[in-house]
Amino acid sequence: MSGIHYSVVVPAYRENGNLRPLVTRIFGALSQAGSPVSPHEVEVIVVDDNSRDGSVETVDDLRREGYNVRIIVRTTERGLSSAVVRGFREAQGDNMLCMDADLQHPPEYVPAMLASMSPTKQFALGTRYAKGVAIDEGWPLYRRVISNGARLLALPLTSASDPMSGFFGIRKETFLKARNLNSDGFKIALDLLVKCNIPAKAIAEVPFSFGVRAEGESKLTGKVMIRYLEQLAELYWYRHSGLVIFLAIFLFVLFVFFAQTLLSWYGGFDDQSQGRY
Ligand SMILES: Nc1nc2c(ncn2[C@@H]2O[C@H](COP(=O)(O)OP(=O)(O)O)[C@@H](O)[C@H]2O)c(=O)[nH]1
Ligand SMILES: [Mg+2]
Repeated sequence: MSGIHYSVVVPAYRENGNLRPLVTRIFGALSQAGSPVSPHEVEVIVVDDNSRDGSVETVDDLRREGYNVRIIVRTTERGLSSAVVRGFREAQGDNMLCMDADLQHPPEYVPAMLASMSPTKQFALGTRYAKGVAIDEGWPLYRRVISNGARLLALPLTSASDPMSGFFGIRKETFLKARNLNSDGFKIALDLLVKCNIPAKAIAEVPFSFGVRAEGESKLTGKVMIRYLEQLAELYWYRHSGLVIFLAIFLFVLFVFFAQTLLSWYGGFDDQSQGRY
């Protein structure tokens, strides 16, 4: 049996400049006295979509230096969610963590995130919306508005306070139970929370503050909002199909009722006006 109990999966596209600080800081945090997890129990898996920017060489160097990190380079598939799913499938650890490569998810929180998972806490969620966390400091207003709007829209799907942070962990046994995962889905954590039917009591929330992207560029584009709405529609359907059908019928009946009332109203005016002329 391997001694690896924890796997950190890092989806990465053109993140070469961030990989060395990321990996060294993760293992640095795990090596601190008082870390609840030993560095020897942890592997890091970078899932790269053929960036060809030197990421492979950087990971090879880190490996030679003794860090337990490897890189999967995908050439036939692309996209964030499917990259994460691929990493989870290849993970050896029973406890799996997903984090961004760009250091927005500070590596110093990795030990706490890993240790927060247990047989009763099947899901770990890094949350920006907890007491004492400076929310999105340094974020432009439009990103804060989008982030909060996106969070509100997800409320009927999960009680988790921050399903959009992208910094989350899941136990392998629960991940393996997930059916119909949307590999094009915009937010994989939300997809997993809904599809694995994770109850609130099984979620360990770990407060953290977002860092600022260290190097490279965000892949967040205008299309992302549309993709998120598409994903929400799918998840609402998945979780509340009965309610969605009920609401559709209710709105239809309401529409017919109003249409009839309006027609009879205008019909009434016509009658009066006919009387006047
Ligand atoms: N493998 C892979 N990683 C991706 C892809 N898109 C984004 N990423 C990675 O996913 C993480 C989050 O993306 P990022 O652009 O920082 O999104 P933002 O934080 O919302 O601006 C980063 O580590 C990216 O490199 C993709 O298509 N494939
Ligand atoms: Mg980012």
